[in-house]
Parts: sequence; structure tokens; C-alpha cells
Amino acid sequence: MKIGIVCYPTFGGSGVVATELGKQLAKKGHEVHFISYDQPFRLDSFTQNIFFHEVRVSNYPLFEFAPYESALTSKLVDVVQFEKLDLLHVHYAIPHASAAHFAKQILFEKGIRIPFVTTLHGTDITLVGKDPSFKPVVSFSINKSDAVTAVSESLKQDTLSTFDLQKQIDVIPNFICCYTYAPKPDKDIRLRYAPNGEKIITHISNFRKVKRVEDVIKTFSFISKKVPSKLILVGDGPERHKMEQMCRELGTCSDTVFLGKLRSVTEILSISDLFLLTSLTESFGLSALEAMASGVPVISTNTGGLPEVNIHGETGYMSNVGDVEDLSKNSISLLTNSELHTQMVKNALARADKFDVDNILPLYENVYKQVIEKSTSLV
Ligand code: GMT
Repeated sequence: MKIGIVCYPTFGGSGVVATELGKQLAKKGHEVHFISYDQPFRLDSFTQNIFFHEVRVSNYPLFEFAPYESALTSKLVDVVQFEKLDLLHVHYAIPHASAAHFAKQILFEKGIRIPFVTTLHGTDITLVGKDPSFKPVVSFSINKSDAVTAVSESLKQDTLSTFDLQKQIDVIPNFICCYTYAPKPDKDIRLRYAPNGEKIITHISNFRKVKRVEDVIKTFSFISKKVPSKLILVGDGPERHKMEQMCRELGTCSDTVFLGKLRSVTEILSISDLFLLTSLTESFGLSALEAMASGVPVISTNTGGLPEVNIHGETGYMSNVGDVEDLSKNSISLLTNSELHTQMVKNALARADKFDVDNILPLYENVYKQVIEKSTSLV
């Protein structure tokens, strides 16, 4: 198949999932065309069957806000027409689904039928999508998609309760390549961050408000009073400065390291003993799955799609949003019971296996086949 993938190129779950999906499809022999305003950060080396098309937006002085959606639509029309794509797969509804719908209409006038699949990732529904400034467009373009997928059952239910939809939503969970994440702990890296055998606790996110990183910092401050430990924070975003301030106030600076953005997180996850994810809402929690695939038990909140990934009492523990006391209690009991920890490491690896790319990729291929068949049968 010739597939066009539209995604955000920045650090963030939806872009990661879209890029990894494209790479795996290319490996299987499909031709994949990424269309975005910048090269997706995980698409950093030459891969056969993969092409990248950059969307350029005019910076004409009249525009206070560059009309990205129009530029994307025009690029989609161009790429579909000249690369003879079979379908478009857009990740994150805003504004990708409406651009795809508009491109489809323009191409129809030219006698070209192009179906498009929309994958909902989370904040496009739970935070941004329900805002009145986007809601009618999001609702309309989901309904106009040839197929819609959501990354968890929870996100599917949220979508159905937020929008008036006539569309079926298929749940296709996020995936990882278990081989890539298999733990390969490097003693030197571990010694660098935990020179005296301390436990290593890790958090990875984009440091947006929704991640409640303050709860990670507070939880760590409780843990470190009972268990010699270090906190490694990976990622960057609007809340980072406040979090640095908070560490200073709590006196945990010497045991905390802010690494900033990393292209690959496998090295850090491989030396971690615990992963903390304290989000207010999380449609899936790809970073938790990455941790589990690296053999790291997860202490998380029980919000959104997290219970579909992290199994309470098996691969880690879950607490209510904001319940720092419970998050700390669970972390301490896990870090101080080596038998329990070893068992949870095993459980986490086994659970992650269920989300291996080999199990999930065929689900997307099936959706693609169905929409292409339906679209060609209409000719
Ligand atoms: O978490 C973010 O703020 C980034 C966001 C994105 O769109 O990149 O992540 C969402 O999509 C990921 C991939 O499907 C999910 O694993 C995350 O749970 C989801 N984030 C939220 O729902 C807050």
C-alpha cells in the first residue's frame, strides 16, 4: 500500500506512535509518506520506503496566525495526486482530520478518491477537542473520516460522550517494539546517577500541566526520606522551571536530575527501578508502556486509559489523581521488597509483550484494507 501519514513532528506520544507505525509499515514493504511541518524527531535516519514531505506555510505579513491547515491541505492534495497514495492516516484530530477531509473533497473534484483514517490520541478529545473553539470542526471531521481509531477503550468512551457521533470507533492500542526496549542496563550509566547503590526513579513527559509533575516531585520527596534514591526527569515543557523551583524548596535538588529532552529513552529506562506517572488524564500513557517494556514497574494514577496498560498489584500500582501519600506508600513498599519488585519486573515485561508491534500492526493494516476496498467499490 502507499500510505500518507500526517502527524506532529514534536516530542509527544502521538508523533512517536505515528512515526514508529510508519517505520514498521515501511519495513513490511509498504510505501510511507510522512507529511508534517518538520521532520518527525524519531525519523532521523534513512529508511527504505519512507519519504518526508515538509509543509511550508507562507509568512505573508498580513497573517498574524499562519494558516497551517490550508497549507497542509494543499500539500495533501499534491502528495496524494503525484505519489498516487492509496490512503491517508492522520494522527491527532486537530487540524489533521479536517485538512484530510478538505483534501479529499478537492481530490474528488479531480476524479481521485482518497479515503482517510483518523486516529484519536487523547488531548485532541479530552482537553483541546472539547473546547468550543474546536468542537464543531472536530466532531464534523471525525464523522467524515472513513475510519476512526482510538488508542484506548477509555478514549473511545470519552469521545462518544463528548461528541455527537454516527461513526464507529475501533480501539487499536498503542504499541512498542519489545526488542528495542528490552532492558540492557549499563553499569557505568547507573553508577553515574546512583553512585552509592541508590534506587533510581524515573519520570518522562512533556512537562505540561496535565502531567502533574509536581506530584512526581512531592512523591519523590516522601520516598527519598525512607529509601536512598535518585529521581531522573526526562523531557521539557512549560512546567519545568516551576518544578526546578519546587525541588529547591523541598531540598531534593541533590538527588534529582533534569535531563531535558532525549531522542532515545531506552538507556535511562534500562537503569530505572520505578517509573512514576501522575497525570491528571492520560488516554493511554505510552511512556508507562515504554517503561514496562524495559522491565520497570509503574506507579501511576488510575485515570483514563492507564488501567488498560498498568495492572494494579501486578505491573505496579495505581492511585487516585493527586493522592501523593498513596503514590509514595506504594512506591516505598515496592522499592523495599526485592521479591515483590522482581515479580513485578517480570509481570511488566510480560504485559508489555501484549502491546508488541507484531500484535498491533496487523490491526492497522486491516483497517487500511477495509477503507481502501470500500472506497474503490464506490467507483
Ligand atoms: O501526553 C501528551 O501531552 C502528548 C499527547 C500527544 O498527542 O502527543 O499524548 C497523547 O497521546 C499518546 C499517544 O497515543 C498517549 O499515550 C497519551 O496518553 C496521550 N496524552 C494524554 O492523553 C494526556
